[in-house]
Amino acid sequence: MMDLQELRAALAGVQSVTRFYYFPEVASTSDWAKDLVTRANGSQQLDGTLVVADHQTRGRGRLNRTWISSPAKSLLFTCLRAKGKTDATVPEMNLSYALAPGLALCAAIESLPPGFQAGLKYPNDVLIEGKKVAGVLVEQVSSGGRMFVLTGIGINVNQETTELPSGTRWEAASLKGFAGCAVDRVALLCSVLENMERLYRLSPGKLLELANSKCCILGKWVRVETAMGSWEGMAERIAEDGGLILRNPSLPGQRVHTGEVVGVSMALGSPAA
Ligand code: BT5
Repeated sequence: MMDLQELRAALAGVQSVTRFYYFPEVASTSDWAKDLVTRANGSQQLDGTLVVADHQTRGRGRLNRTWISSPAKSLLFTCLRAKGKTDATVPEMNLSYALAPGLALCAAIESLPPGFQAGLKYPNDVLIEGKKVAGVLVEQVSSGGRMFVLTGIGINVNQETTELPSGTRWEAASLKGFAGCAVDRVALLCSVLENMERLYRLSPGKLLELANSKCCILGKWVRVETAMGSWEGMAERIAEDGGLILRNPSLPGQRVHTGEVVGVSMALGSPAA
C-alpha cells in the first residue's frame, strides 16, 4: 500500500493539489469525488482536491466500461477542478480538459527510465508499443451552481502480466513490464499532476498541436464505433472541436466525436482488422 506519510510529503510539493483523500480501497475514485461535490454543494474550496486509491472494486472507464486494477500495483486517482464561470461557455476550455491529461500521462511516462515512447490513442488512452498502459475518464458534474471537471486516471504500474486483464480490445500492459523493474507510484503521481498543470497553462491551440503529434493512430486506417454507427477511414487529425477527422474516399471529410477506435490497420490505406 502507499505510505501515507510519503504521499503527504510528496503532494505538499505539488502546487495544484489543495487537499487529498487516500483510500486503501474504494469503489471508484471518480464516483467518490462526484459524491464529494454533491455533499459539499459545489463548494469552490474543492478546487484542487485529489482522490487517490490503492484499489478500486468498481473502477469505471468511459461509457460505464470497467477499469480493472490490482491492489497496490495500479495508480488510480481523480482530480477535481472547479470550472471558471467563463469556461463553461468557451468550447476551447473543454478541449484543454480533454487533451491535457493524456498528454501529461505521456510526458510523465516518457520521463521514466529507461526511456519509453508513449502514444495517445484517440481520445486519450496511453499506449506503449500498441499496448494500453493507462486510461483517462473526464467527466463534468455540477452542484450548487458550480461546474467541476473530474479527471479520473488509471495507470497499470507494477502489475505482472498475469495480473492484467485479458481479452481487452487493446492488450493491457504495465509500466513494470516495459521497465523491467518496479516503478515508484507516488513519484509518478506527482509527475502526472505537475505535467497536467503545466499543460493546462498552454493555449488550446498548442495542446491540439501536441495531441496531434502524440496521436499514434494518425495516418492509419481505423474503424471507429460511435452511438451513431461505425465509421472507417484514414485517421487524419484531431480537429479544433476535439473530433477525429477520418479520410475515406467514399465519405469525404468524415468527422467523428466521442467514438471508440476499435480497429487499426498498420498498413496505410488497408481496411481495419
Ligand atoms: C478508460 O476507459 O480507459 C478510462 C479508465 C479510467 C480509470 C480511472 S481509475 C481512477 C478513476 N476512477 C474510476 O472509476 N475510473 C477512473 P475506456 O477507454 O472506456 O477503456 C475501458 C476499457 O479498457 C475496458 O472496456 C477494457 O477493455 C479495458 N481495460 C480495463 N481495465 C484495463 C486495464 N487495467 N488496462 C488496460 N485496459 C483495461
